[in-house]
Amino acid sequence: MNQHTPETVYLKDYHPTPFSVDAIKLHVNLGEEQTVVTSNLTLQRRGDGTHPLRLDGQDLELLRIELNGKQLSDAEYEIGAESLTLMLDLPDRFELEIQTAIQPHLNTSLEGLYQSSGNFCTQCEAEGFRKITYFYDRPDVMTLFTTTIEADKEKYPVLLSNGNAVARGELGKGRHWVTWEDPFKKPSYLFALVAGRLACIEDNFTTKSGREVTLQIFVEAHNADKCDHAMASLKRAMKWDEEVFGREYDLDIYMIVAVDDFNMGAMENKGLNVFNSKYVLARQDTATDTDFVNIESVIGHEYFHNWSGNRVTCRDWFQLSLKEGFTVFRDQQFTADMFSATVKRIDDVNRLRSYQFIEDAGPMAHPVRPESYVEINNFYTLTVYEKGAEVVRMIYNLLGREAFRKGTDLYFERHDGQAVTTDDFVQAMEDVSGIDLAQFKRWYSQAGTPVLACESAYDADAKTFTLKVEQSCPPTPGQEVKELFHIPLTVGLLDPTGRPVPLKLQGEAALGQDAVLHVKQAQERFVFTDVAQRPVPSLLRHFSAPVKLRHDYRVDELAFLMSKDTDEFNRWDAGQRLGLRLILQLVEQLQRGEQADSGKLVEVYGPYSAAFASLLQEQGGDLNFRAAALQLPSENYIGASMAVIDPGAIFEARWALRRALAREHEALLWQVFGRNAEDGEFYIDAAAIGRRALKNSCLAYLATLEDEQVIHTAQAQAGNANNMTDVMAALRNLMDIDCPERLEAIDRFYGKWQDDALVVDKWLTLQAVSRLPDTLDHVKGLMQHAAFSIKNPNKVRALIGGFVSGNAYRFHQADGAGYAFLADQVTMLDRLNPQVAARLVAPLIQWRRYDQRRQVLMQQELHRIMAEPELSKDVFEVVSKGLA
Ligand code: B3K
Ligand code: ZN
Repeated sequence: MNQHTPETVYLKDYHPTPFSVDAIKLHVNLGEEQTVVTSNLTLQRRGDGTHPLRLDGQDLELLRIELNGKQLSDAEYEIGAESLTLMLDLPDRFELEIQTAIQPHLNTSLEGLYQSSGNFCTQCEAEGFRKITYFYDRPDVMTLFTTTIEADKEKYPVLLSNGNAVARGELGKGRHWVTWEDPFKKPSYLFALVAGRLACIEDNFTTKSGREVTLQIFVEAHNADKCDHAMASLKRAMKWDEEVFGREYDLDIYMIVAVDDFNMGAMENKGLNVFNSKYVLARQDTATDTDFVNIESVIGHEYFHNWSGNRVTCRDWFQLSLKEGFTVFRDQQFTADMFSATVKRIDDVNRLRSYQFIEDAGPMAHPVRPESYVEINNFYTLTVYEKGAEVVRMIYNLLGREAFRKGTDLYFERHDGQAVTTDDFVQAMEDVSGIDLAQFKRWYSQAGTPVLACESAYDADAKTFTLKVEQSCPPTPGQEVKELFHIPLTVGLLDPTGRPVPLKLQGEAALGQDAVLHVKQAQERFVFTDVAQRPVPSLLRHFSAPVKLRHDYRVDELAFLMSKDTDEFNRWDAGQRLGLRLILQLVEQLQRGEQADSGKLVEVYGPYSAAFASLLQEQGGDLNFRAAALQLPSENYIGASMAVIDPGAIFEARWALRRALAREHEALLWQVFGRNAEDGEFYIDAAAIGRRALKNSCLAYLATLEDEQVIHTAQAQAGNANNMTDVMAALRNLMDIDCPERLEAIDRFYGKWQDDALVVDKWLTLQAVSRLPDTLDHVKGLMQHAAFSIKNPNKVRALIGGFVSGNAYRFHQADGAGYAFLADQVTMLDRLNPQVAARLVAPLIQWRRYDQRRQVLMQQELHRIMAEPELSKDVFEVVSKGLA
C-alpha cells in the first residue's frame, strides 16, 4: 500500500498566483551525465498581497539561488518535495536567478527534458516544466521566454527552441550555443527544447497577409524520405485555418520535430511542435491509409492549437477542453473538408460510442470540465477531447455556421494573450448570437451519457406525426442526480417512397427537411402537421448530440432507412442498429448453449443480408462510405449495449455473422474484391483510399471462410502489394487463421522491416490481436523479443495495448491470465513511465461490467497493483477510483 495518499486538486480552489513573471531567461547547458539549467526570472507582485513566493519543481538539484544578484542563505528559502518557497520579505519587483541540475538521460517518464534516440527533447504539458527548473508551472502564468542552449557541436548540431533564433556562437572544447527568443507570452507548458543530430526538410508558406513562413520538419536522417505527406498536410492546414476560421500564423518559422519516444501523439509547443514519429513519417510502403489520414489530422490539430490553445490558453487545467475539445472540433472539420465528411463523422462517432461512452459509464467518468483531479495527466481523456468536441459541435449546430464563426472571431479577439475558461468561450457564443446557453452549459459540468427515449405515433385523420422524447442521465461518481440537459435533436421524416417530408411543427413556421428540436424538459412532445402518409422518422441526424438514442424501430423501418435515408450518417447508423440487433440475438443463442445460427433469425438476418448485398452491388458512390457501411458494430459497442458484457460470445457471434454473410455472398465478395484491385499506380486520394477500403472489407469477410483460395490471396497480397494498407489488411486476416502461411508471413514481414521502428510496431500489434487461442503466450514471448522495449511507449501500446484493448476475446479469457499479465506489466511500467502505465490499466477498472467470476479476477489484480509500494499518483488515482 502507498505510504501516503496523494492530494486532490479542486477547481473551486483556483487562485491566481501572488506574483506574475514578466520574463524568463533560460540558459540550458546540455550534458550527457548532467544538464545545468540557469533561469533568470523577472517577477512582479500582483496587487498588494503578502503571500510568499512558492514555485513548482520536481526532481531538481538546486545549485544556486540569487535575489537581485545576491546569493540567498539557507534560511531564506525552503525546498519541499515539489516546491521552492522563499522565506524572506520580497520587494514588489525583483529578479530571481536559480541554477539547478537535472539528469535527462535517466528520465524514463518522458516528461520534462529527456533523451530519445540519443537526441534531447522536452515534453512540458501538463506539468513537465517543473522537472526542468523551478517555476510557476501552471497555464495562467504567461511569460516572455528567451532560451539559450549550449551543447557539444558534433553530437548536437541542431539546437532548437520556441520563436526565432536571434544569436549563435562557438565556445571552446567543441561546444556551441544558440539563443531563441519567443515574442509571444506563453505558459510554461508550451516551452520546448530540442538538441540533436537531425536532418531538416524545408518548405515555405505565404500567409494571406503576405508573411513568409519557413516550414521545417526535423527527423533522423534515415527518415528524411518520409516527410512529404506531413509537410503537404501542414500547408493544407495553414491554408484551411485562414479560409475557414480566419486564423493566420504569427511567427516567421514553424518547426516540427519527430521523435520515437513520446507519451502521446504530439505537442503544440509554440513554433516548435514535437511529434511522435508515428504522426509524421509516411511512405506508401510503410504507412497505411489510416496512418496517412491520421498524420494529416494530427498535424492539423497541433497547428490549429496555435490559436486555440496558444494565443488563447487555459486558465487552469480544469479548462483543458477549452483548447482540446475546440481543437479536436477544428481538426474534425478540417479532415471532413479534405476527405469524406460522412465517413469522418462515422469514424468519430464510432470512436465516441466504442470508447468514450464506456469511460462515461465507468468509475473514472468525469465532466468535460472536471471538478477535481489527483494527476492531471489522467484527464487527457476521450471525454475532454472527443466529448468536448461534440459539445463545441452542438454549439456550432445551435448557432449555425455564420454565427459560430462570429463567435470564434470574438473569442480570439477578446481573449488574445489571455488564459481563460470554458465559460468565456460560451459567453462569446452567446454574445454574438443572443442565444441563451445557460442550460446548455451543463454539458460542461455534468458527466454521463444522456439517454433519449423516443416514441412516435401517426394520426392518419389529423395528418399529424407526434414524437415524444424523454431525457435521462444515469448517475456518475460524485453526481448522483443530474439536472436536465439542453439537447439538440436533429430529425427528418421520410415518406414511404423515401422522399423527405417538409417539416412543420404545430403553430410554427415551416422548418425545411431537417429540423433541430430543442429538448430541454424531462419530457417533450413535438407534433408535426400536414404529414400526408405515415412517415419513417430519421432521428439524431449526423449524431446531433452525444447521447444514446432509443427508439423502437421495426426491422423493415431500419432496412428502409439503410437504403433511403437522405442523411448519409443515419443510413450508416440504421445498418449499425440492425447489425447490433442481429448480433445480440446470436449472443443469446450462444448463451443458451446453442450454435450461433443466423439461419434461425431470418426476420432480422434476411433484411440485413439483402442490404449487405446491395451495398456490394451498388456501382460507384462513395466507396469509403460503402466500406464503412459493410462493417458490423464494433465489439466494444456491442458490449456497451449489454447488461453484462460477454466478450467470448460477442466475438463468436460477430464472427459467425461475418462467416454467414461471407458464405451467402461469396461470389459477389470475390467480384467486388477483384474489381477494386490496385491498378499499379499508387494514389492517396479519397477515391483510392475508398477502393482499397472496399476491397479489403471484402477480403476480411472472405477470410472467415478460411479456405485455400482466401489464404493464398491474402498471402499473395501481403507479399506483392505496393502499399502498406493492402499488406496489413492481408496480414490481419492471415493472423486469424491457423495455417503455416501465417507463420511464414510473420517472419517474412519482420525480416523485411526490422529496421523500421514504426513498421515493427505494426508487426507487434498484428500478433497481439489474433483471435487464436495461444495469443497471450505469444505476446509474452514477444516481450522478450529484440523488437520490443518496455521503455518505448509506441512498443508498449502496440503489443500490450494491442492485446488488452484490441483483443477483448483473448484478454478476457476465462482463467484471468490476461488480467494477471496486464497487472504485471502495469506494475513494472509504473516505475519507468507512470503516464503510460496509468493508461494501460484502464480495461481492468471496467470490472463491474462483467460476470461475477471475471469481476473477482479483475478486482484481485487491481488490489495487487494497489499493494505495490511507491505507486505513482497516476496509477494510484486510476486504480483507487476503479476499486471505489
Ligand atoms: N496537448 C498535447 C497533449 C499533452 C499531453 C500531456 N500529458 C497534445 C494535443 O492534444 O495536441
Ligand atoms: Zn490538442
